[in-house]
Amino acid sequence: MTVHQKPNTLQLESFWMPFTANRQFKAAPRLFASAEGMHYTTVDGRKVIDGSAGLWCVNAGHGRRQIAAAVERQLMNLDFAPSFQMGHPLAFDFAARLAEIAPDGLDRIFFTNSGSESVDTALKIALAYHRAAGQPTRTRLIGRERGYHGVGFGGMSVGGMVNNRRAFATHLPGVDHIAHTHDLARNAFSKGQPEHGAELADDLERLVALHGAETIAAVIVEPVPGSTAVLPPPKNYLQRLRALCDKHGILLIFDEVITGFGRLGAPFAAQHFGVTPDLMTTAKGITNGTIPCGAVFASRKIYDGLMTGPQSQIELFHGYTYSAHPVACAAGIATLDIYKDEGLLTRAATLAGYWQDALHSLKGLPNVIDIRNEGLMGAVEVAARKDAPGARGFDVMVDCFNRGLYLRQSGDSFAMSPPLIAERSHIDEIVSILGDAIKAAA
Ligand code: PXG
Repeated sequence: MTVHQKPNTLQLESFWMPFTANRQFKAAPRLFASAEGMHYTTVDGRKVIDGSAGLWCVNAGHGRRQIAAAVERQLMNLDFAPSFQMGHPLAFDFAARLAEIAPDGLDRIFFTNSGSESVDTALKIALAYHRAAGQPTRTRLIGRERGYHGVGFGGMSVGGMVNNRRAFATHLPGVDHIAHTHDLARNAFSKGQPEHGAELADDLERLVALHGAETIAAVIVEPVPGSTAVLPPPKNYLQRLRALCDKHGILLIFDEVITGFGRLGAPFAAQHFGVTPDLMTTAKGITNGTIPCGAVFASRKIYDGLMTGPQSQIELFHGYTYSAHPVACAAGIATLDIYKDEGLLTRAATLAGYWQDALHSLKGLPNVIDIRNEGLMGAVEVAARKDAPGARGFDVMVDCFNRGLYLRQSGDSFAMSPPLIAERSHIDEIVSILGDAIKAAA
């Protein structure tokens, strides 16, 4: 049964919406009432294709009964169990299942409830690891310009999106950033990974020279930044960053909150690009977006490095009430079953070529200044209106919604990541609506 609630029956004031222009939204709300497969249905009964897998999380598509049934069963059987000094079997099963698909050796799993918590957890593990390894001066955390690592103080500090930082003056001390890799002048309209920019990884050498390697704990990057509208890494960039981290004893953290769980055509970006980090942060697709959950994947070197001291001693003073929540574990296992049964963790590889051609067919439309893609991620960027960055982007996004396409707007870029169940016809639909909206905004 689908319930459509009309907007005029809603009280809109109390909900303080996240990352939203609240006053603008409440003057003209855009409301989803239900979802199935590739589509949302709005409160007024219109079908809207999901071009962004919700917020990059609904990888197996909407309304998966198998997950719903697992969640219901779990709630009735064991609604909550503590994971501090107690446990429940599903948590171990879920971790073992995640370890099966993990990049080489990253098979020690710490559960969180979100991407932001995964990031802060990974940063803390990096600090604790160096301390346990007798290198307590390694406290500096390095992010990258244009990076997004969630909204905790750790993630915000290593993040590099100006608006997310500016209003909140207090950041972690001892944080620095390497240069971003977005280079329109050299790389506009690249298909897949851009040719130019591997040398930008060497920016880490600048920070090593400035601060000393012995002060640096970890570097965190998104293999493909998502929130800044899909910036595939230049060819060989990640390999070079890995080599520099090895050279200087710095841990490499991949933030795979978006790229994890099949987005690029392999279970994780680490496998897709053939570069293995020391720690990997995940969330979103881990439960198909249904129940909040996240996980940090750690190498055995890191886990074993922290399993020291007396047996009775807590090794890592960190965790959340809801770490390994039984309902999240049930949802996660059901999600992994679907991914496996339907081949979704590699399906993007078979669609990537079609996706690339479809997106790049928009080249030449008015104001389009770049098109980027990797796996089943993609973005189209239009030129900003004079003195009004983001205004054209907003208009196109709203027009897309009215025409039946939901996608994420980031400034004057449109970021897309359709559910991995997409058929070619869905890709055609997404690209055709976006093209029409771009033309209409010319
Ligand atoms: N790391 C990365 C790489 C992310 O993309 C987070 C951490 C934080 O996750 P949580 O679960 O705490 O939100 C994210 C989240 C968008 C968009 O469309 C991106 C995210 C969230 C909402 C919207 O750009 N990424």
